[in-house]
Amino acid sequence: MTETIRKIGEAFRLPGTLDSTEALTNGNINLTCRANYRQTDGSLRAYVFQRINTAVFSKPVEIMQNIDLVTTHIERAQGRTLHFHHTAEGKNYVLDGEENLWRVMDWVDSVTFNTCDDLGIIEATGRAFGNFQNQLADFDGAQLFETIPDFHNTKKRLDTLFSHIAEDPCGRAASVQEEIAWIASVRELAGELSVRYANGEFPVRVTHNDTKSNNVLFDPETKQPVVVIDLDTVMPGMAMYDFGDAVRFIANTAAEDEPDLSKVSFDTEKFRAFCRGFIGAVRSSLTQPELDGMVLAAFSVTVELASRFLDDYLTGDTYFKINYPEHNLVRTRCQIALAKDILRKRDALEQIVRETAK
Ligand code: GN1
Ligand code: MG
Repeated sequence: MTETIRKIGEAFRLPGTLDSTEALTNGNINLTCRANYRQTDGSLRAYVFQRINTAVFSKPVEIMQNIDLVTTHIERAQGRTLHFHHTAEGKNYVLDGEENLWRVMDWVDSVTFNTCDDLGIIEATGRAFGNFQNQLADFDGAQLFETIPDFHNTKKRLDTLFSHIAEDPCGRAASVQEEIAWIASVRELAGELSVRYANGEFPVRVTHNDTKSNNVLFDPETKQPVVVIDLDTVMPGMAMYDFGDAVRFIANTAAEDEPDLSKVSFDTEKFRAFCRGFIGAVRSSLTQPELDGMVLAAFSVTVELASRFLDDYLTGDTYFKINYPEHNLVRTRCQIALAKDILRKRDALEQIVRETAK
């Protein structure tokens, strides 16, 4: 790996000599590592190297073109964004000998939060994602490639799941009947917003589409958000799905793949804190139907992810990185438990959205 990094670094004309590398393991899709370069004055400069998973992102060059447009737009709006390096030909990516696409960013000294009990930080995370959406409010989404078509088309995701259940390529469907039955029981409700979006009931916005709290980098000292990362899935989409995906992650009292379901629940106070930040930042641009759809979006995106994990389990674990054989099933069960709790608390959560938006 070090040899590959060295070559990629040369293509990006990074100053200094490669000193050490270290794998970063937070993502479920791409391969990421930190590389430290020794400068002539003896100091170290750090970069993030990332190899795009082309099984997931079949058109990585289009992603990099999207990223160039989006980061340039944010910089023009005086916002802080990731700095991607360019080659002598002006490209923000390099292809290695095996047709893998690599990119390199400046390292940002920061902390991230996977789980977090500090309501101030949760509110700040909401503000960061809300501001990100604001920064892209005047960006023409038609310029962007749809890098993963129907990424948050929950109805379509569920249709795909049910056709794979029927095909059952790995013979695993019989063992997950309970999970399948529950998803079938909420299939229509979970798909509702995506159907209404397709019918033009909600504004098309440029959204982040992967709003996990660990995609916001915080300043280690001030504990204020510095920059929103992971721009691979920035595409036209629904504002409320960015909101929903974020609370799915941050208001879960457990990790996304917690095997002990008694630990999994949806924390209303964390939800309230995130609402304050996010809705506070985008309130003036949100329409009433969007506000009314926020809680349903949280439920829908949670069912959607459960169905994606289950789909991957049924089709042989080819999409998400897994750390053990049943990982995708454990993830599925965790997301189902969370979705059930969101549904149970729906009225209270709707009330919180209304109060926050007043
Ligand atoms: C994937 O790789 P990562 O962690 O950024 C996935 C998201 C899921 C997430 C669940 C391109 O994101 O949609 O919500 O895992 N990204 C893609 O942890 O499919
Ligand atoms: Mg991502």
